[in-house]
Amino acid sequence: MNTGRVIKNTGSSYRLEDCETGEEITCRIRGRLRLKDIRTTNPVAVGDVVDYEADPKGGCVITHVHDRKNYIIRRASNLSREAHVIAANLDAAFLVVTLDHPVTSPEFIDRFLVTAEAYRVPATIVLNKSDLYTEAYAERLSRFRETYKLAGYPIVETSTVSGLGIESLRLMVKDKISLFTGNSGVGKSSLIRAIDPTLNPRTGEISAYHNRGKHTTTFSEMYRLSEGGYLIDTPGIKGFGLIDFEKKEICRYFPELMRYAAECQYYNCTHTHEPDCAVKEAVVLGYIPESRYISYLKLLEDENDKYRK
Ligand SMILES: Nc1nc2c(ncn2[C@@H]2O[C@H](COP(=O)(O)OP(=O)(O)OP(=O)(O)O)[C@@H](O)[C@H]2O)c(=O)[nH]1
Ligand SMILES: [Mg+2]
Ligand SMILES: [Zn+2]
Repeated sequence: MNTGRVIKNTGSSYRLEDCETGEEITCRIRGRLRLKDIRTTNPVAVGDVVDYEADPKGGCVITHVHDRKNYIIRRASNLSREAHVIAANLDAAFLVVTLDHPVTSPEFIDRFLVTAEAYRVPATIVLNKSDLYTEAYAERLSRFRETYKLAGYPIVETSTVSGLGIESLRLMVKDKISLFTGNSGVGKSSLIRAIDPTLNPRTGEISAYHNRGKHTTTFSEMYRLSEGGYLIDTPGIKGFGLIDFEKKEICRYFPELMRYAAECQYYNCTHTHEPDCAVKEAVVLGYIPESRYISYLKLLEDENDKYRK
């Protein structure tokens, strides 16, 4: 029996890197291979460590998926009951966002961050396309920096055009397995190319009409860095539906809300309607950015985010 790491999933087949030899192998999965408890559209994800063996009928077949250290998971689509595992066994997740061309919504960012907190994946925000942020963006830019600094997430400001921040990013990904995710068109594939020019993931224009990406990357793929480590490029995603969360646990994944929650009058305060709520007070005083509090309220209200425990 051999062990490999999944580096690409094209739907019908999986590409593995053998853990011992580094050799690349194409595999299928055995029909009945399923994970405990979660219904996922992909029982095997990029980053998974798997056992595989030669199939008497030819080729290789994945026989077992090892327990995951962690993973990033989202609802497969709006309203869907199924989950999609974006990637597994990560040392770091980089959420690539842009203030324009396209605009990344704060709610999207916060949903991703909640998931990363819940599944214990260290998250970093990459604010890309810095070359576009002229004077007209100054206020949005400083509000953005302030918001995520208060929340406690590292922010790297980058541009694949000017080269800003690329060296910092290169140091942050060295010798790690790192996920790059975000909306379509924010520059995930371009950043991977900038970090390691020997890699060549496909990149595409964004639509002038919609101001959005065109989903150039269609399958997740893990790239080996020539200086050590791996980067996972993923297709752009529109939404980030949470899966398997209980309402009362959501606020735990907003670090800056938690700093105030202990001061609320009621120990089970939901920070919505209760009197003497320290969280609401901190929002009013500007200690908690309003956009983060709004994301929290929306997560509580969203009936689609139920809570299948
Ligand atoms: N101005 C500017 N454009 C950039 C930057 N980074 C990427 N782009 C452009 O943005 C467009 C989309 O880049 P991609 O790297 O394909 O974006 P992606 O996030 O991989 O998109 P999907 O694969 O569709 O999810 C391309 O036209 C890039 O040239 C940047 O730092 N500044
Ligand atoms: Mg791409
Ligand atoms: Zn409260």
